[in-house]
Amino acid sequence: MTPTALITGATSGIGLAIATAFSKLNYRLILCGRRQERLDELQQTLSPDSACYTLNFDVRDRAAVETAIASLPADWKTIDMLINNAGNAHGMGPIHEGDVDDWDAMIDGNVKGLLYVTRAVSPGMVANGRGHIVNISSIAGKQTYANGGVYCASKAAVEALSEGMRLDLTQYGIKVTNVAPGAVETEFSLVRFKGDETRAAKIYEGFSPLTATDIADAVVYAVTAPPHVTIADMTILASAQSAATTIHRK
Ligand code: NDP
Ligand code: 8X3
Repeated sequence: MTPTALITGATSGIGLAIATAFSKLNYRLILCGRRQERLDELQQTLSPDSACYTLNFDVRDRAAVETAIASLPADWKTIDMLINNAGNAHGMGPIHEGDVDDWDAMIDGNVKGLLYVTRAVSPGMVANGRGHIVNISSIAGKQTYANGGVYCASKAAVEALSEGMRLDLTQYGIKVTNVAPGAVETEFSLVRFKGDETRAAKIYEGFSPLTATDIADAVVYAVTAPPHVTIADMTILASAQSAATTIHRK
């Protein structure tokens, strides 16, 4: 049977690349994000290969998450794969100067949003006795860096939640994969630096960063592993990157 995958943050970057890679496998796709025009465009682009359904919600809005998942038509309700990808960094700076609205956006989106979506989707997987949850964490969840403490904390929470989900859900035939990328060139830095294109571009200067497709390839590897294999944790770095803040630039 063709698997159905729900992908959060499908409108850009890593989520969009995962949607594209899954459509090449002819998976049925539930594409989620806040920018409806991008969801519509993606649905049109992918529809020759995949049946697509779009859901527009902010992962931070618990009621909106619950309503959106509950609104899925009967033939879209059985979700085989959940890709918890939606998230961003907002701002960068020392803790004593931190913008509390930015902190809220990161903790509410990257941590609580991921939980809301998982809480809405995972009971169906438990009832079916099968499923696969892929959480997009970060190298920032494994190594904390200066001026990024809150983003790093949000991703450290994702690391812990991947472990916790695996402990709770393995007995129901549900696999959990944690994917921790290093620097990937997407809209991530543009969002972090609030639209400052020059500052965002500097992050990827002097080396070849990962592409969103590199991460999608890893996710495809994890979700197509044989039934008896769980890819529990993958850290993926650009070859020029050796740690969260160590990048060998030319
Ligand atoms: P992008 O900014 O390109 O994409 C972020 C995606 O998340 C968008 O589709 C956006 O959709 C969605 N999103 C963000 N906030 C919300 C929200 N509150 N509600 C619903 N959707 C939301 O960045 P990336 O593709 O790089 O980021 C994807 C994931 O990868 C994130 O979790 C990020 O932390 C992680 N990551 C990124 C790395 C990088 O270097 N780029 C490295 C390691 C991890 P929309 O705006 O339409 O809602
Ligand atoms: C994104 C990678 O190093 O900018 O999670 O935090 S980093």
